[in-house]
Amino acid sequence: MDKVDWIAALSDSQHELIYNAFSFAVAAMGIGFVYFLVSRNRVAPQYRSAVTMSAMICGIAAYHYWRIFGQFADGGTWNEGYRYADWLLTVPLLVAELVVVSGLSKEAAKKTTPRLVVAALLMIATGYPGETAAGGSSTRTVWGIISSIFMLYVLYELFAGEVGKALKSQSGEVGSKLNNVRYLLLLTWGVYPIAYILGDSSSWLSETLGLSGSEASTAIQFGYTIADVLAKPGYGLIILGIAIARSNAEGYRAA
Ligand code: RET
Repeated sequence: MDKVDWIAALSDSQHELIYNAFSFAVAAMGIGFVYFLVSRNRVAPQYRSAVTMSAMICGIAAYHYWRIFGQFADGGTWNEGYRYADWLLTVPLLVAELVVVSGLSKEAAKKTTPRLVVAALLMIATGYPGETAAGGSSTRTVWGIISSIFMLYVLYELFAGEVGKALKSQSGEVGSKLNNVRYLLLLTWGVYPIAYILGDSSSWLSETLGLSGSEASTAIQFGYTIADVLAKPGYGLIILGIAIARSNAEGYRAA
């Protein structure tokens, strides 16, 4: 199905659901941007870059959701590139900010962050040619598999590698918040490859679930949007909470 035809094929209620979800995302990202900017001084200087990154992530997403919402409302053209441009910029920041509050030593963080950032970039960049390839094509499958390998590497680092060990070794409020953020990441990241498979109406998952084309596109657009709101402002709030808890424990008092 042509990318524009999918909008025309939606029922009124499907159209309304996606329309409202996009509108909600613009608001959530926009307010997240402001909130994180004004919250920087609540944390000690060594954690401020994490809060700044949350603001950058929400600002980048507010712009892209504004464009996504606009093109959907307009119904004329559909460019999936906005999502991928958004992820290309924000996913590396999401992993980098986690490292800042993870408690990993400075030297270890300097080695790990670039590796995670590059893997996150490659995960998104290699997903794009697959996303825009024809449904049922081997191009779609091959790029999907390559992208998944980078995703597995990132998850390995965050759950079992050095960052994973640093995240797991902490107790108290910080420890439990670090756990929450890791599981939120796992839960939200899981949505993206599933939506990618559902986006191909001839994939085994779409056939097993028996979704019609318009049901699948509604599930994808709604699913991506909710996952993005949880993975950006939602995740940023937990990161801010960790940074505040660490700052307080280290004797920082906000002015
Ligand atoms: C793609 C292509 C198919 C294979 C995989 C993918 C993974 C995407 C992920 C995206 C995460 C985005 C986030 C956005 C935040 O707002 C590219 C769909 C594995 C994990 C966290």
